[in-house]
Amino acid sequence: MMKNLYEMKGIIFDLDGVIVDTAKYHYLAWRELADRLGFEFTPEHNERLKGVSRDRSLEILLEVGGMAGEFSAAEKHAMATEKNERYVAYIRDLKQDEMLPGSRELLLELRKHGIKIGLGSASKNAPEILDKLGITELFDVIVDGNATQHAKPDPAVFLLGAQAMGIDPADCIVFEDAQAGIEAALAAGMTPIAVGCPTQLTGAEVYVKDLQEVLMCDEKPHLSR
Ligand code: B16
Ligand code: MG
Repeated sequence: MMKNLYEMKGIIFDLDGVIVDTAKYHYLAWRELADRLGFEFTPEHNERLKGVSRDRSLEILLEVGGMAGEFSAAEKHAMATEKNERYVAYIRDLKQDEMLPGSRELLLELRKHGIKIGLGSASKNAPEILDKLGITELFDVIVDGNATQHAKPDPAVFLLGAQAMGIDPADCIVFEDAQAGIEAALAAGMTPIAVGCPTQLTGAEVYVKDLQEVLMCDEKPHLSR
């Protein structure tokens, strides 16, 4: 059965890369850590960190620098904290116009249609980011990296969202910009819509460039279930 986007009961949004462009600040903060450790960390390397938890991101960064296995758990904790302090300093000045095209408008439109809206983000800084953007109130449910230890591609963050919204996972769609997030949505039994292109992301039901594209469609994306 084909369904229109507005016939879905619940829609869960990833944050970084879907609602707001915070990836650039994650990159700057990780790059500063890599600089201090003495190796280059490029935008291409950074692609591997999208949607990935802070701890796992550090492991990937150390792998890139050829330093995997060189540090104790306490040293790694200190490095992750150092990176987060830099990141938090960047997002302190986050502006509302750093929201990605169409995201605020789509959230408002979905609310008009009475569709439940959830946030499903790996970020432990999500509440502060939503607050800076002035959009906390647009979400019925917020599930972030503080809610579970099980990071994407584990489905926990999305399943908790569906449960809190009181909606069957099969009636939820997920907007995601990262492969780990698409896999998490599939594992949750939800329908992923990728924000990005099929050459970089696999397994999604529909691909859009950004949420503006969803908003502009006269015919909202049709889903096969
Ligand atoms: P934090 P998302 C993810 O956000 C980011 O894409 C990823 O780069 C970051 O490492 C992760 O959050 C954890 O963020 O260090 O703030 O807890 O895309 O799941 O909204
Ligand atoms: Mg993301």
